[in-house]
Amino acid sequence: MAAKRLCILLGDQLSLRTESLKHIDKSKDMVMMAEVREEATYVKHHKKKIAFIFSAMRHFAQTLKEEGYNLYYTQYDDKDNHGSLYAQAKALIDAHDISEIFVAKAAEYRLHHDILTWQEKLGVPLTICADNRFMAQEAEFKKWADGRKQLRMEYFYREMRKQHNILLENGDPIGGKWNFDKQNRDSPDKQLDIPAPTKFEPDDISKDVIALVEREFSSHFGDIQDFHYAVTREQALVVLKEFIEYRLEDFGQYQDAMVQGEPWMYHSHVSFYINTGLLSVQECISAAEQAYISGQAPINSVEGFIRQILGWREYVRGFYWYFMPALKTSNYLEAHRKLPDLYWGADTKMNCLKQCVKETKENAYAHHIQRLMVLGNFALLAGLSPDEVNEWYLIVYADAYEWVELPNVSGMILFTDGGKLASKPYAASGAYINKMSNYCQHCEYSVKEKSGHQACPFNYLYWDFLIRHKSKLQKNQRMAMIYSTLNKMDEKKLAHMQDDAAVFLNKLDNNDYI
Ligand code: FAD
Ligand code: DLZ
Ligand code: SF4
Repeated sequence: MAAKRLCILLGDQLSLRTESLKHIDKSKDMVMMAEVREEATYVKHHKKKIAFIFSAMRHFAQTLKEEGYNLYYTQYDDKDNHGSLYAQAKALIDAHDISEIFVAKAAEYRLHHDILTWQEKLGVPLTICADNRFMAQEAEFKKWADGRKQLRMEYFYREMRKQHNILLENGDPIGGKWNFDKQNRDSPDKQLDIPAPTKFEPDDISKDVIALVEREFSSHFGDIQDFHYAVTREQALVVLKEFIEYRLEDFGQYQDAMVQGEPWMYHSHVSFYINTGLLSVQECISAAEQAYISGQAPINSVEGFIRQILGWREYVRGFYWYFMPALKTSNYLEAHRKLPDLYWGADTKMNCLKQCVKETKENAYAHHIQRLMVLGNFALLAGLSPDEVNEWYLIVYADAYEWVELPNVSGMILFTDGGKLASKPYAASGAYINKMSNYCQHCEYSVKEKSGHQACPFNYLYWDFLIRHKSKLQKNQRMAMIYSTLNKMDEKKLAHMQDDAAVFLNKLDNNDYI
């Protein structure tokens, strides 16, 4: 029998457009997919994240078979499951005459570097193909970044807009501005009529996977009840379509708003699907652009949405490969506090944190401002250890892979890189949360009080953070105003806040009820 080529598809490469598939002849070659312990437990992923990935993998396996591919799919509890992608590939190679292996570049540094060792260990030529789930390849980002004094998403984004001719009119940005962010910061001060998110009833495949997760991953964080994600490309396209029809119009205006009991707001909920290849970035961008052209949605919403995908998503991915592995161990602010139990759902009086953790546990989702300005802001102000915070974010969100999680956590929220990703730390007092949400109205703490046992902890932690890191942050141009305020503040008042912060952080270390 003639030797065959083998294409290995990873669990987040669920697209017929994947480059590695282009190298094989489906009439004679082979494709491998495997649900393996190593990938499912390198961190203890949220139950819904595992259920989503396994169910989407199994549905994509059906698509591959319908397309005529010769697929070798291993389920998690199959007897011949060897527990890792490498061991699974080895077993297949031992049993078949394989001439060459093709795999699209793994999105995480960890797995990519593992796969780089396989050719030698397996004794079969292995080609790493480009990861076409992104519009900019690593080399393009490197070319843009090399030699720049500062990397800023905004400039990278403008280049991407120009290069791909997106939201342009005669070469100029539509609406006369590149960025409409100033119009995208409304607080949720009136009664909002937020459309319900798109939901799908689990089919038999999803039900099997849910039972598997309940059996095998019962000790993992998160609720498995009410699993309603899309698990096929067709369903993911419905999520995108309904976002464009019902939510995009208000997406911009309320992009930064948080409302108790409304975890989904006007967001798109497409990150799960783009990150696993079920949707392409191009089709998300072009659907939004089309909505602007047809008058369905205003420019601030459309530009805001496109900037998240074409700007932030591409930028953080380029940033990840540019700064790995150093990014993973960076800790500019020397933060070492262990992650408190409240991130795992221990009760707290701090209503904003309580709500964001509760929704994360229920849905394996929180929207951007919850991740950034509540959960992230607290981690920054309290000086939580980057390793522990990164692991938490990688575990709890169904869209989390290190390439996107690490730059957002280390670069955006924890400032571990000293300002490579963000020009200043996203630190804020309770006033920001009060402006952008209704959490404070239901909180036992008072957001108006700056010190004392009733005061919102974000208030004194904020000033304590600025004092603790004065030597590192005062020289930052963008922090000049706030340090000038700090330097003029009454010393007694500051001392009270420092005392409150010390008491609070001590309680936090002991996981006391705070
Ligand atoms: P929308 O608000 O509708 O935005 C549209 C899309 O833009 C998203 O689907 C996503 O693909 C992209 N996007 C928006 N912001 C970012 C960003 N900062 N970085 C990269 N892409 C972005 N996103 C992930 O996909 N995986 C993660 O693990 C992840 N971790 C994060 C951790 C922190 C601390 C922060 C601050 C942000 C993180 N994000 C992550 C980015 C963002 O919060 C999520 O992409 C978004 O909440 C997903 O929901 P959505 O699809 O409804 O997004
Ligand atoms: C996240 C994940 C999980 C939970 N399980 C699997 C799996 O069993 N098999 C697989 O091929 N991929 C899985 N993945 C996705 C991989 O972890 C992902 O490909 C790498 O993290 C690279 O992004
Ligand atoms: Fe959060 Fe402070 Fe508001 Fe309470 S008062 S919800 S702790 S910001």
